Amino acid sequence: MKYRIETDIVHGVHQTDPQTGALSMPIYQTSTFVFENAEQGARRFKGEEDGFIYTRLGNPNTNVLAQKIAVLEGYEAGIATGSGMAAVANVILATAQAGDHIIVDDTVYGGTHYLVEDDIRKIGIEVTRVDASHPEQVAEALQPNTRLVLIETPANPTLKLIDIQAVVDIAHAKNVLVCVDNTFLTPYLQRPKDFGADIVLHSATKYISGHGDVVAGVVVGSKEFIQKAYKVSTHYGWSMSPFNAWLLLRGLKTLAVRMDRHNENALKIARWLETHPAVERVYYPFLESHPQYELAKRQQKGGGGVISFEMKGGYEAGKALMDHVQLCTLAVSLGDCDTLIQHPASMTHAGMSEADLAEAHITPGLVRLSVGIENADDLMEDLDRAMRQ
Ligand code: LCS
Repeated sequence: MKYRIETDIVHGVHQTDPQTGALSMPIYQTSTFVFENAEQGARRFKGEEDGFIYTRLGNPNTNVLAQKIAVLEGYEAGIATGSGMAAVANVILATAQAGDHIIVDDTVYGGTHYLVEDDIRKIGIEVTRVDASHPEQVAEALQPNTRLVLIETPANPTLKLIDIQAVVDIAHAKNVLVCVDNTFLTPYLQRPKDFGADIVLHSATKYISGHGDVVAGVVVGSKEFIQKAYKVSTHYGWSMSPFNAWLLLRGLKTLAVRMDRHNENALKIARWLETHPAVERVYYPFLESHPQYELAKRQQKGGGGVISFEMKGGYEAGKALMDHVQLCTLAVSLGDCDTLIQHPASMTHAGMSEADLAEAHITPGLVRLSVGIENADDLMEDLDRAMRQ
């Protein structure tokens, strides 16, 4: 029976414990699994028998989490990783090797930018950065050895959008895979698979968890791709802990209701910020003033919980705002129940060169607000008080 996504978010992959009937999945906090005899151990290592061996290679909690995200995103299989950065590295290393080429959008999370620029280039994988919101730039960057196009939409932190279908059409014409980092929206608000993306990754630290208590990642795709990614993951050893997988499965149950509230609060606050005398410009996909509003409406079911905005007084005004808020919390990360505020140019994207920041339109005065699920009026009163100080 096929259910709608709100139902799959709660039920999805069956989790009732067959031995005890426990509705909530037990935590299999174990590093290893006992074989009945030597023959069985050998069969499991050869892949002739299903079953667990060792938690780095697979664990009931991490497997169920990965499978559940795969179901929600519409793919066959998935793997759970120890962080979102491990998920990004996993995708790149499972698709490209020395001598290959990848295309990465110019606006991505700072950590992804550093990984690509510092480490991926170092191991001999060529990288071209493009502005994939102009898909023709992806077409121009394609080479015979291109293996992957990696994009975030909406992009961290500017909320620039990328037309997934347009990028997929260009990449697939040359047999190149497309991976979408869907961290900002989750499968509840955007399913890149519906637009042809081959791979989706998440920093599960964010909305998948929703509670700010885990660092984790997930990669989902075809069985064939996940088999390759699994090999990389087990070799590098960036597997997720069973307890973190359990926390994520718990957090995930409320994804739909949390995202509904994030959408509602963020839209209300974005509209209000647009009218505020201290604010120069607001970026939020579901604002009519967003340059890609039409694309947002076509590709997304909601605007999500993240807003970026420019204060009229630039960096100094932004800094003063962050020092004066009381309810909004001054911290990086996003996707939590709590509203978090941060300054990309000096925090999440601080290691980028001035030229790279300019290329990504991360201005000195840009403030990023991850709107939580509190009462929106309380958040606006807090921001208003801080802006007036
Ligand atoms: N992808 C995106 C879109 C992200 O926002 C982040 C982290 C990552 C990948 C990496 O995930 P992690 O390893 O942290 O789980 N973004 C952060 C941010 O904006 N502030 O702090 C972390």
